[in-house]
Amino acid sequence: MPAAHGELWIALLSLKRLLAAASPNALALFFDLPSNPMSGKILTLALASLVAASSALAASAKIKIGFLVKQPEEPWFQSEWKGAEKAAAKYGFEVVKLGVTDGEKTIAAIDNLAAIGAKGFVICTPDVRLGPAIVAKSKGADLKVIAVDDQFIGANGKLITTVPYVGMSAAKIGQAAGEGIVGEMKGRGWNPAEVGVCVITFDQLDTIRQRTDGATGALTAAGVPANRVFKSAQKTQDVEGGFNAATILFTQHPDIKRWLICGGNDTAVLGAVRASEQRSFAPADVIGVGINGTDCIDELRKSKPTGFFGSIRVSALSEGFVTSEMMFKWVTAGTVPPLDTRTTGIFMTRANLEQVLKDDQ
Ligand code: FCA
Repeated sequence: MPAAHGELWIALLSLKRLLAAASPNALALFFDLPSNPMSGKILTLALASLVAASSALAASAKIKIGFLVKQPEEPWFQSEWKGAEKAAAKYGFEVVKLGVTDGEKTIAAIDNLAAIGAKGFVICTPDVRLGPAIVAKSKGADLKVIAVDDQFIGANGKLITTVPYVGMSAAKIGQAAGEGIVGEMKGRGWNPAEVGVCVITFDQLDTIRQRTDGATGALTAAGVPANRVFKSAQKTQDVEGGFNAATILFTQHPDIKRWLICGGNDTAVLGAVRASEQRSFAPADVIGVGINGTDCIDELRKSKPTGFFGSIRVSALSEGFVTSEMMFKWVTAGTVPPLDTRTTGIFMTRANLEQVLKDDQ
């Protein structure tokens, strides 16, 4: 074996233990060479393996941050994940995206994050009452936690304000949705005393309750009588939940010919709009305005308008980015995030949809 080759071989061997953890397969190939293997060709191959193994090592050394969401199928949460990926690319960490649709999956996900050596996670919990369990579990596993969208509730029934939280300015955003409906109602020349308001509620979630209260506040301020505001609770936070809740109201009030629809997010309002169609209301007699602006894009792009008039678009992308960035700075530089960060939104309709989407990428 020529001297230079011999030295290289020794250098490579000394790296074997270090690299084994990072890329065992590449190393098995690499070190299992025939007795006199040091031809130039094999060396080239060996060096290529070394480079691959080193980058695998670098990858495995990346900081890992979890991003756990309650409804991975909802475009809102997919956009948050995209934002988290953007932050990961910028800062060079790895984001571990997990759907946690119930309490059991949430606890298992935290265990998994601890097992892979993650440093912390951002979570939109499937149930805010899991807050104390999530906090306790994370402390035990030395993982930092940021709550996004849905703020934890403590054993005393109050919001947990000691865990950093990033979410919507819910009351204001709800109010903006209500004002969006009012503007269109006026534009259509409707008499506020004659409409019915269909409010799809989900009061167990504080952020949603504040949104629907904000929306109904704006409607009554514009002259809609309080006794024409009808609330119906959705059982599940999806289109079907909104559909079922609205169907009950439409059946109970057959006298009402024009409906205004609000709810805590796009899927609630989309479900109610579908229910209005089922009851044969024409789009011209329905004004629905959602919240999120992520789950209604196909709806607003339909060739003909539906009863879903618009949505308050909030940037899920930046919520995903900002929360992951906060977590990264917390675990790497010890920068503790602010305890309460709120986001705002803008009114998005068929008229400005494409521009709004272009501005939020
Ligand atoms: C809640 C809703 C989501 C989204 C988020 C900001 O989690 O369920 O649709 O509106 O708040």
